Amino acid sequence: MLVTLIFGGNQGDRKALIGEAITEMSSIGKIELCSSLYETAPWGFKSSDSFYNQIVTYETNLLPEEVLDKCQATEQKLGRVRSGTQFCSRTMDIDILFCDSQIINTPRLTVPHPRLAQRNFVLAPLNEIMPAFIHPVIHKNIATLLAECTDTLKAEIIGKNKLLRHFVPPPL
Ligand code: A4P
Ligand code: MG
Repeated sequence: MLVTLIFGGNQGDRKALIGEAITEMSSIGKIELCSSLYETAPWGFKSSDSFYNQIVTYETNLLPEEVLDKCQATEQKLGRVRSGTQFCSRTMDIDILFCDSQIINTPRLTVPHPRLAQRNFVLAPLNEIMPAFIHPVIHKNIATLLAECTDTLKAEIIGKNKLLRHFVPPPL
């Protein structure tokens, strides 16, 4: 399965923490695609600390819930403290955006990530690596979702990924 993960944090050494998290998650499988590193404005809450976000896809043999276990263990390892508030500052958040084109609704997991189409900090890096990927619930590709998104918050590339590779949709 190709799993798409977004890494984000707005506390501590943001760049180093994202690098460590991406490497730590490599235990689930091989990295296939990697976006550039973005600096993004906090979405959903006020903070003077901007986020760094990056999106990576991994080819894995694990089940989606096993990937979630690994995401949560990595967040812990990198110093994430759960405050109980939903949108808040953190050292590391790792969310699952897509698992192939599966639709998952379990108590622990909603995939595709339910808020991704409302967020520039997700759509901008996704559009870099997989603009033609079709959202399995909304049935529009990422480039269209970005063009239609009304979010005005900043999402800028700060570290261009020269090894960027693009998702090639399977033939119809
Ligand atoms: N969960 C359900 N579905 C998923 C999924 N697809 N991936 C459950 C990961 N987790 C999923 O997550 C709470 C619960 O969601 C988990 O126990 C898991 O079973 P959490 O990581 O403990 O809490 P959270 O991250 O605070 O909540 P959530 O809902 O993930 O928040 P969001 O919506 O991800 O928002 N602004 C910028 N610029 N950049 C950011 O990265 N992130 C957030 C977090 C807000 N604003 C941001 C950013
Ligand atoms: Mg999360």
